[in-house]
Amino acid sequence: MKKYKHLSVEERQQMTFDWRYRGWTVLELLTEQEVDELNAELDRLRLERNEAEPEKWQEFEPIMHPHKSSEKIEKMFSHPKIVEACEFLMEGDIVGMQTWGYYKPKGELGRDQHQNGFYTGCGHNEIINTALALDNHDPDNGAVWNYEGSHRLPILPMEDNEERKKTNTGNWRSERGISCVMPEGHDFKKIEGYLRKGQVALLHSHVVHGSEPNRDTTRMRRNFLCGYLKQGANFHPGNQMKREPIDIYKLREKHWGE
Ligand SMILES: O=C(O)CCC(=O)C(=O)O
Ligand SMILES: [Fe+2]
Repeated sequence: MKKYKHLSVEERQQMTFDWRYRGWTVLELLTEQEVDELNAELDRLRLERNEAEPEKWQEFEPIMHPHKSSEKIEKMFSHPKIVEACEFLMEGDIVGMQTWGYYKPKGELGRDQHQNGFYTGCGHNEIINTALALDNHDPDNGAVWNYEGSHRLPILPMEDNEERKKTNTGNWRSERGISCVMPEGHDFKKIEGYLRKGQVALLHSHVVHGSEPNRDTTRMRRNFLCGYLKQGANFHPGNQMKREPIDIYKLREKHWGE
């Protein structure tokens, strides 16, 4: 039997249930202090970027692939508990795909409903996107909600909304105005997102999710997002993201000695 170093029996039982019936699962990962350090590092990268090319970047535009410019972020990307969780859920070896620092400042609009598998183009359960909460997330500050059980659907048709596309700011073009169309008469339940700072949500490739605007007048919502692909799976590199397989085991060895 495979030995698990980082996931307890209880965690694995919960994950098995969530992967079958829900389409996402949540794990405890970091302390508040560890998250504060990660926030400081992402802020350093974001401010450096904005200062270098002020005409190009909006203040809180996502930081693409921050692991390429920071050892601390690269270390977090290869966190052994996350690697073990992705292997467990996708039942095999994995490769790293992408990282983002994602910000939703107060007043910012939400993301249209979508399946991540549509963008990455891989098969069912061949990619997991993780969202590490860098603040407390709840419906007031625009947390991610999910349609429970919708990961059992195929990739759904997409609908364009030209008016909503106009609300996209900066370089980020696919955030709003393209949403997937749920089957008529469906009865999937929309489950609001609640994450505590330091928890990480793992999203199935096919689960339908989105987010509402950040209506909170004081609180930001920050996320560290990563993607992990099942080894050997096909994927779209993406015009904007320029995804390429990353040897996550080499990074784990380098940063964690495992
Ligand atoms: O954080 C958000 O609002 C959207 C994130 C998302 O779509 C994802 O993690 O796949
Ligand atoms: Fe998504």
